[in-house]
Amino acid sequence: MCLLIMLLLGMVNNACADEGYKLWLEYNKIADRPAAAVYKQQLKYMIFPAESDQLKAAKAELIKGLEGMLSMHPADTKSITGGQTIIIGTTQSLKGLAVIVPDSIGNQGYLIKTALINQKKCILITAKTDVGVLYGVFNFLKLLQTRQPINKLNIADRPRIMYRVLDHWDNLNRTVERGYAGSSIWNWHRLPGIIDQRYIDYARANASVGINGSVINNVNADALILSPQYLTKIQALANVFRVYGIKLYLSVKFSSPVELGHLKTADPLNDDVRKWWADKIDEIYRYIPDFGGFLVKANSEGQPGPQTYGRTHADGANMLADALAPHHGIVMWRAFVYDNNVPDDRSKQAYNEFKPFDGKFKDNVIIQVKNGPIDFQPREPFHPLFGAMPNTALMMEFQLTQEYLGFSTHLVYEAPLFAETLQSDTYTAGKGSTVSRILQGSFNKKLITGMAGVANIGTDLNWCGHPFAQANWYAFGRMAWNPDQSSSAIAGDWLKMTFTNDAGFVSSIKKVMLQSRENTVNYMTPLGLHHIMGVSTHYGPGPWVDNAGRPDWNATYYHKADSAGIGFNRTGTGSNALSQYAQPVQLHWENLQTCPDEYLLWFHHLSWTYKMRSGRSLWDELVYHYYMGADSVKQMGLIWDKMQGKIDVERFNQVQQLMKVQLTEATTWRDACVLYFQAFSKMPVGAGYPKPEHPLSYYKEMKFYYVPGIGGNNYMTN
Ligand code: BDP
Repeated sequence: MCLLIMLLLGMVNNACADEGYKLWLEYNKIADRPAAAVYKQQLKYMIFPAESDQLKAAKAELIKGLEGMLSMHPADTKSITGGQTIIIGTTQSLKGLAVIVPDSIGNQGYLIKTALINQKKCILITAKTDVGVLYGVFNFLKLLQTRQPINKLNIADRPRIMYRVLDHWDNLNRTVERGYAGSSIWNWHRLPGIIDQRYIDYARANASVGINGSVINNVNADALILSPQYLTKIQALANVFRVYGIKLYLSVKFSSPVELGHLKTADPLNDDVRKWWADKIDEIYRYIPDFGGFLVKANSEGQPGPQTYGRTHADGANMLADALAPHHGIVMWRAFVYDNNVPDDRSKQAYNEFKPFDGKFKDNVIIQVKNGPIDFQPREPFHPLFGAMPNTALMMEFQLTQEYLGFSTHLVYEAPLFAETLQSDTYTAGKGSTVSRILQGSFNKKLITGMAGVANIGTDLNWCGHPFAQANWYAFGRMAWNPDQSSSAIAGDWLKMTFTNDAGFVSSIKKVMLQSRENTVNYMTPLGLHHIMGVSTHYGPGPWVDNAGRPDWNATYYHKADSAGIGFNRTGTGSNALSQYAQPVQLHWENLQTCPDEYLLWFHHLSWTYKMRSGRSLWDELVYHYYMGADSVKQMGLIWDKMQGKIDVERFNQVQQLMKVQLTEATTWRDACVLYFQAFSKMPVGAGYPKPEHPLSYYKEMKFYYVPGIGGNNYMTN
């Protein structure tokens, strides 16, 4: 009926009620007849022997995709019918067909190829391992989802990063720290008995983009997670994940031996402590034989750690690594540390604490470093630790959940942010030492490699709150698989797979997505400003915050605005944080002639009248960016309005409403920040700009209650 009405209304719609639950695995019917007929012709039969759980899952996915897109189910066959058979399996499961795969695809890669087998032309999807086949099948389906020709295929692909992990900041009480899409998807009370379909769909979605690990609980961890009661529940999740090639990891609290084991200390060099961890780890592996390992936030924001007992990060990480090594588990040890008792610039502290330990960590330890040196700000220069520890495995930590990017209300496509960091040249091993290459282990082949994304997933029907926030989960997976992929290509695929192949929609909305992060930088923190959001909740503007729990949680610590100017001097005459970068980078950013506008106030304190490249004064430039940011949200809304009828009504309306809220919030950011900084610059706002609706006092007094993302257990917040 719904479809009929839409057809009558002449809408080019391909779905009725669509709440976005299916993510990019919509598998909508291919309405374009010639394309569908050509595909159908080539996929009449399949040879897909599937005995293992992973191969069965791959086969079920293929059938689901083909049924959805083409209303067809290739017939199982044993013989090859020329041009019409699709052959799928590992070199072993396809024994008898003498399938050969290139070594270059490694253990997790795959081959999708038009091949002559037994003198007959067919489509071959193969790999060395079951999980490789699973990835191959998802990528084959992607070809159809994005309407690629399949008559002449030759795709060999493999992941460039070993550990491609989602970090959930989920608490045991089901709140999600910095989560804006409902509650935790892990229903602890009902586990292990009830396996929610969501767990399976979560694992499918991850596998479809090559994510192969999930840390299921908050880095501000509860020791209870290691109790037998929870391990039984966790085992049930691991059983679901395994089918899709995903390993389960846990965040652990360093003081667990005290809290759970009733020991007097958690000193990593104490024998009883070491034994406690070794026993606990043996126990975990009895529940989950392929358990991935631990993620640890230690001596950071109030969390206990080895330094609590006079030991070092290396002592702590290596103790856990020793206990995990016999089981092939790893330790992801976070470098997000800073101490309010250290008077030094917060941006320097992680480097200062970790660099001296280069080469001192065990082989199965990987240091997890946030993309920038402060904390997931809308824009940060790359973290100086990348490249500074050539003998230590380092993994990237990106944040998908939009803690500092307007929560799940603002459309912010993060791939350009990821790419900006990944393609930054650290120069630590000469020109071309990009963060991406460092992460891929290009400069030290012995090291393990990884990339983590702090998940933006919750119980909302559409998983991520904003329909476009799904793109960040998707893009993270794609970039963890291959950090050099283009943001634009990923956006294009995601739009087609999630919404429609309509060329007008894809090209217009791809532009919107690619511009969206810069818009947000402009209306929140232009020209290198950072950490000026509302205290604790991190919601809305708060450049005036000057009384937080510790100095380096104050906005005033970061922008340093006064009557003379604005910005954090991190050059040699200031905190000298620049000295942590390789010399070419240091010189480039230190010199005002070459420092890009994007990082200007991150590294320099400049007078309000400082003349910018544009010819404007710094004050005028700042105002210009704030107004441009809010205005571009308005433009984005106008473009979206034109998309009516091109996609399903539900998501169209939802995005339209969200964009209106985003515009209101962007305007608040703009007005609050311009008014606040104007109190220092004492300079006028150009005549052409609309006046703020309210005085500064109004913005300063705005109060927000029950803001999402806070209220968990074991909670320390900045
Ligand atoms: C900050 C968050 C805080 C996290 C912390 C972390 O505000 O909730 O616990 O990062 O990464 O961005 O540990």
